Amino acid sequence: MDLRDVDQFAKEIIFEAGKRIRDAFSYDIKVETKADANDLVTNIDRETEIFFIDKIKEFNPSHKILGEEGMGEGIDSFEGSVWVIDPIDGTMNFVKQHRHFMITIGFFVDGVGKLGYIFDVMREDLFCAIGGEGAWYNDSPLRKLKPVRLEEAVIGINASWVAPNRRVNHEKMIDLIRTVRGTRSYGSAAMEIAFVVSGKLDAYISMRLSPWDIGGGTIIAREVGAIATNLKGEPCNLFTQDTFIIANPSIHHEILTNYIEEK
Ligand code: 2AM
Ligand code: CA
Repeated sequence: MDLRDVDQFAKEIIFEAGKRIRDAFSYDIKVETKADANDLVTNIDRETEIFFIDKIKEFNPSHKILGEEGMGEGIDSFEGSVWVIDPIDGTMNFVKQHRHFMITIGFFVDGVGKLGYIFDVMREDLFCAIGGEGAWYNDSPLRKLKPVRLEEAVIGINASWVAPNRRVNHEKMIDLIRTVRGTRSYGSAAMEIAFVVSGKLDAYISMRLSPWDIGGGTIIAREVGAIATNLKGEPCNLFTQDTFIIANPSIHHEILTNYIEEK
């Protein structure tokens, strides 16, 4: 298998899916809830995932697909060629703001990340990587991240974790946000990961992400030297939900050691 052919194919289907999603704003978008009242899914999330599954099966029937909406057969292992797909990351933004939502895809061979994509559907901006060959923002190469001091860092974090909560010591989070230069919250994990790998944010922290939220992004991260782990500092796991941090390598350890205390 020539990875460049797969990369070419992946970009084609991502751009086509993006166009279909943008066109969908002229039709009815039906919103439902999943695990809780704020966990949204729409007919467009599902239709987009089915679009990807159909195209990939046509491209190579032996490839396996793990998609957030579970529209395909799913996977029993990461053996062989596996696509990890979130058809719309930031569904609440899709529904409410009609912007700031991403298609994100990771392509793995025997569990090793080979191709990563984060596509901003409304801006038509693509962040992508070929494992071992580099990362790009549209046609421009992404550079290795330059060191940053925590006091000058801008970090992505959801306000929930700065209020009392059952997952982390919020007092330490308050210390963190007082230490850094600024915080942002965009509501799409993939978008925040794209911003870290391109130096627009210096870190992004989340208490609960799934393999499809981070699959593509972690492959891009490796190419620019961003460090992605769970909040214990362990490698990201592609099988379950977990906590997550991606950061500039100069502040990853410092944030985990001095500011994160899990309950
Ligand atoms: P989604 O839109 O694909 O569900 C919102 O803060 C970010 O967290 C989004 O990227 C959202 O992805 C992600 N997320 C992942 N799992 C989630 C969950 N169980 N509940 C809420 N947001 C979740
Ligand atoms: Ca999603």
